[in-house]
Amino acid sequence: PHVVRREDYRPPDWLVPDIALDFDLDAAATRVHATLSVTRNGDHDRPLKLDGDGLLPLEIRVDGNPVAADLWSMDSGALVIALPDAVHIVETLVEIAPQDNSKLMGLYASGGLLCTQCEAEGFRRITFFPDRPDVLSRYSVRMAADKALYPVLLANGDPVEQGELPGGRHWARWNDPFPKPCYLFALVAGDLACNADRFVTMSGREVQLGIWVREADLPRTAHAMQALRNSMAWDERVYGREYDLDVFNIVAVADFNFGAMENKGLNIFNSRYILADPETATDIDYDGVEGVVAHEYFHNWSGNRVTCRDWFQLSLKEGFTVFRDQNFSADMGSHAVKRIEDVRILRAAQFQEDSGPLAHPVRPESYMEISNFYTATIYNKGAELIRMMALMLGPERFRAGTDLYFDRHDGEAATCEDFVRAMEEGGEIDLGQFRLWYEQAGTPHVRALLTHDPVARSVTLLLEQTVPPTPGQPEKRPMAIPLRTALFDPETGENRGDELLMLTEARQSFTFQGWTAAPILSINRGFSAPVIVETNRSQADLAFLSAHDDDPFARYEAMQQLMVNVLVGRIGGQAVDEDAVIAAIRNAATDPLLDPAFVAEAIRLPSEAYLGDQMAVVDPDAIHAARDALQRRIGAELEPLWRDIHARTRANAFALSSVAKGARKLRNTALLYLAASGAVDGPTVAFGQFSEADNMTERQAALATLANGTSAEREAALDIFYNRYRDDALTLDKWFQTQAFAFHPDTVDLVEELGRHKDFTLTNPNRVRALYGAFAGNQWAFHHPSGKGYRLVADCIIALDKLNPQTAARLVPPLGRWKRFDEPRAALMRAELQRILLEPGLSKDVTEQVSKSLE
Ligand code: HT7
Ligand code: ZN
Repeated sequence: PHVVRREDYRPPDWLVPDIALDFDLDAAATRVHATLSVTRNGDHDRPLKLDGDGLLPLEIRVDGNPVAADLWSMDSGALVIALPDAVHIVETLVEIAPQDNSKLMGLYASGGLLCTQCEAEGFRRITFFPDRPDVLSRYSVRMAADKALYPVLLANGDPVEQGELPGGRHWARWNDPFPKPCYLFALVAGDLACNADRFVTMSGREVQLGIWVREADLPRTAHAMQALRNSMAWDERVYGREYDLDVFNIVAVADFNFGAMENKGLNIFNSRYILADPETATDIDYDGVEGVVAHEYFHNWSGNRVTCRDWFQLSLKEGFTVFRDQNFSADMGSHAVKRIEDVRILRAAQFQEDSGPLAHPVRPESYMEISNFYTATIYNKGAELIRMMALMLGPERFRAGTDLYFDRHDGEAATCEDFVRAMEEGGEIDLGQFRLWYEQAGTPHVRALLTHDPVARSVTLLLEQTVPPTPGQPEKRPMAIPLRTALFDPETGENRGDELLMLTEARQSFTFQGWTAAPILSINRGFSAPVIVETNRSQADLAFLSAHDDDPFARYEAMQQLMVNVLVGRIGGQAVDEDAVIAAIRNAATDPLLDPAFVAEAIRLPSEAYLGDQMAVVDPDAIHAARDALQRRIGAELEPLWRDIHARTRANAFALSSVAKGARKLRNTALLYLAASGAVDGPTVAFGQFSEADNMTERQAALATLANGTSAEREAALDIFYNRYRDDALTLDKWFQTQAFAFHPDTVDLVEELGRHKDFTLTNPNRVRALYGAFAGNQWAFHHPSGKGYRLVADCIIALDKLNPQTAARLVPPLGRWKRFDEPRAALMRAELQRILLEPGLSKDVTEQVSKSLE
């Protein structure tokens, strides 16, 4: 397949300042008439090339006249027209079938709605157009449709006119005054109800807000609306950015390849990131709604007003917008807990990606299929890059940098380099070496060695960095790594000052004076850099930090490292003192000054996958056994404590406050440990929580706890859950997901059965992710020594590829990590990848992921 390279970027040959689209909507046959004003860009005689995917031109006109057959041709789906002058009007007519569009890219049908998804290259499935983000146009859209089936007609921008048509049809016209790339185009037609609200911007303009859903879902939209209003106010306060149109609409759809889409003035969402009520949504779901609503709203500036020049610059909008939504969510809740959660996600998804065959830089050099590059590296590592710049600049200079960036590039298609330059100029800093973070893939390793010289009363911190080789990048240069560091006095417990150390060399020493006794090192505080740090700290040092570090992330990290050391010892058959872990957990869980949400994070054992990352060769069975044994021991030794926490965190009534959420999180952790303790009433207590809960956070946690075991209560709870939510797709996803994620010896067989369940379908991406996505993330079950787990996922990829290649390709990475496993497993994984590759008609999406995984 064709490889697109960053170095091959050339400005577009033709620009399209204006486009008028006329849609005659129908699920089986939609006609799209497009009128493009085109202008030659520069002095050349190349023809106009309009991208197309699966389109046939029914009519082509230039300046009102049909085009002679020898003046146009088709080239790999694109329409090529020879044009004599510098300015023309080009018209095309095509017919498409939304109801047959199972890829969910372009115009498609979902639950009786018609909706669009154009990022990255879906617009070319709707009409012929230069489908690249550096061609910005003003859009005027007219839609006509059956009024009974599609009473609501929405598009980007502001509504301008509407009217009736014969035969029960009607029409509407929308204009978007802001030039935009075609990936931000959107329309929706359907029978939708609206949660309407308003927001007055900082300059006093009134904006009409609408969240459009099925009538029955209206009561579940309040949280999303509050999140939207909070986001609008936050962007004004923190970045000085105001909303710019008179209306802002959001539509929720059931079938969606991703989380949501930031189309100008008309965001389209996967319904799981809009709908929430206590009965069906967990606290994590509520936070997901808030975070994704904010993320898409923030794109209005970081993505829409300033867009990307080409798809290699994707992190320009995604990394920055993730950084913005992370800080927004932190401001809405707890900074400490949000940072811990974000780092957990980064380590689980991005560090794994960075150490495998699909590792790529934040600004990639090439791709076959751009949809494969909506990755944790582009999003989450990209956000860490912005976070490091913000840290190095400080809040005022960072704001000066973002002001300069937005003002300088408003209305333009920009690059990552433009962003860094704005930071340099606005923040008056040299980011020369820092740019390597955009170029070099791989997670840097930092070794930190602290040595004390009692005679000189000094300590020396020796830092050494290495960046591992990654595909296409065997050699690496030293990076600029900002490490927030502190030294603690072991006697007084005092932190003698936070410092930002810049590690810029492969090996570098920092000396600190005035230390009679050896201090304790706290490093990478707040996770100031996305690196792996290895230190020579003892278990006693870690125990000290887990109790005394005044940086909550570092305190959490010390606790986790304490546990990792014990678990890695257990896995390797070495005895490491476990009492320190038990004591640290008891200390944290009984400290009345700590936020319960923080405690819940701190006392939770590192995941099996994270433990795998610490090993040269991942041994899923040994990891599971060791973690399970430690969990049981913690459960048993502290059983009264878990009972006490579980009883005292029980709320009388549901609330969505941070305090109530924190209590639920800790309660669920206590339940997990209580069940692990082996107490005979463990399943009864869990079933009690399951039955009595007035909210999904506690109900699902109880179900998950039961699903790990083999009690009779397990089956009872699963049956009750299924019968209660069988008609609610989003909640039924949880039923599939909980079983696929369970630490149960038969998970692999259960998943096979669930794949044949009457409620399982490959046509809904949420359902696929709930079953196979969750299963592939269940290290112990997926890596079953029989290879059955690999076969299940490979079968799913093969079947799904025929319907929805994008979603199929997202299941490949877990199979691609074969180099990390023992040879029998690696051979089984490779065999499945090879089997997939032999499939006739395999998509570009899956071909790219599988072939790279086999290299
Ligand atoms: N910018 C949006 C990306 C997106 C997407 C990408 C590929 C295929 C389908 C998609 N739907 C949305 C989402 C975001 O980052 O805000
Ligand atoms: Zn985004």
